[in-house]
Amino acid sequence: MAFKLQSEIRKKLLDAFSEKENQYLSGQTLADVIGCSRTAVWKHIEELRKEGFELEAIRNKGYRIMKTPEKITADEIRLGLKTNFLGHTIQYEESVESTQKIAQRLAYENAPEGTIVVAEEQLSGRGRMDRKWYSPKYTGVWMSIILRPNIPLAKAPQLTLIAAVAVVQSIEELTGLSPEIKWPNDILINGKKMTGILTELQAEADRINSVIMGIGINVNQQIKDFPSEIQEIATSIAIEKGSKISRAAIIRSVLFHLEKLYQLYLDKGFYPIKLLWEGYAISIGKNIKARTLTNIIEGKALGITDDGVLRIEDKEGNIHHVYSADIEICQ
Ligand code: BTX
Repeated sequence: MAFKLQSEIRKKLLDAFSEKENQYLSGQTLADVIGCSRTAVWKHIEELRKEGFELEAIRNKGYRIMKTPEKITADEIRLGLKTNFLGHTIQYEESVESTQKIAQRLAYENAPEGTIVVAEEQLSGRGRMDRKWYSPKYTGVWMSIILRPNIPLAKAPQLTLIAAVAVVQSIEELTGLSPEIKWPNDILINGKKMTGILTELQAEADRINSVIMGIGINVNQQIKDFPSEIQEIATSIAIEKGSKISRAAIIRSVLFHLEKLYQLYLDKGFYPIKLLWEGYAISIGKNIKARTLTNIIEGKALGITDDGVLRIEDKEGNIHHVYSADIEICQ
């Protein structure tokens, strides 16, 4: 009840702004329109800001909306989507803990392959090993995709590499930027992280029931939108390109490329993907430090095996196979 009342007030406030587009409305005018105090008006303005509205406040003039949040809608994603099955079922959410959780539930409930979950914001977006993935409202692509590949369990990590190639191809095509892949799942531009990919499985014995492929792409954030602890290491497409870009267009493009690569993989195996992936990889041929859960391996990254496992040659000439690690590229 209280919520309904709040949303009705919010609607009145927004209607007032849209009737007087680009004009300033004083705190008192707004208070009269919504039938509340000026303090209440101020609180609503703050809420709107948190939702992504850019509001200018000028003394003796009042408030003016400079920019509205650019929401994604399921129909906008469908418009011009050129896939056979990826993204044909869309679950769109305004705010979630994590799209992975929702996709996991949908997969369990037999959602068709290719179902996607897209959210405007994640309150507990997840990275690998339970790390945080910052997913602020209206700025990025926070998406989980349900796949049901008929492949052995051990080959599942290859799917992360397929997703990485799909994202790079999309960003290249839409923006002219040249993203690079850092094994296994980081996509960087100018050395800073723009995308993260998290692949999770639902499996029984050696049979995969479903793969939940989580893709987080920083699209329209500015540096100040990142929390201070990642400002040095993170970037967005808008920062690198110098202008904003439609998030729905990115989703459509990623789905298009991902479907093509996934089909190629199911038909011809991992080898063609490996070649594409190596063409985009920055760590190959460089000296790197790989931090696994149990130790640190230093040496030259030789490439990936046909299964997507990283090969490192240490100073003594020993070859290490690394299945999961964080990579630091040494100068
Ligand atoms: P990761 O473990 O490789 O990266 C997590 C690390 O990246 C964090 O510890 C932090 O240092 C940094 N980081 C956190 N947020 C961001 C960001 N927005 N941009 C750049 N760096 C960041 C990467 O894991 C896998 C991320 C998958 C995210 C998707 S979004 C849709 C789906 N839902 C969900 O909860 N996760 C996936």
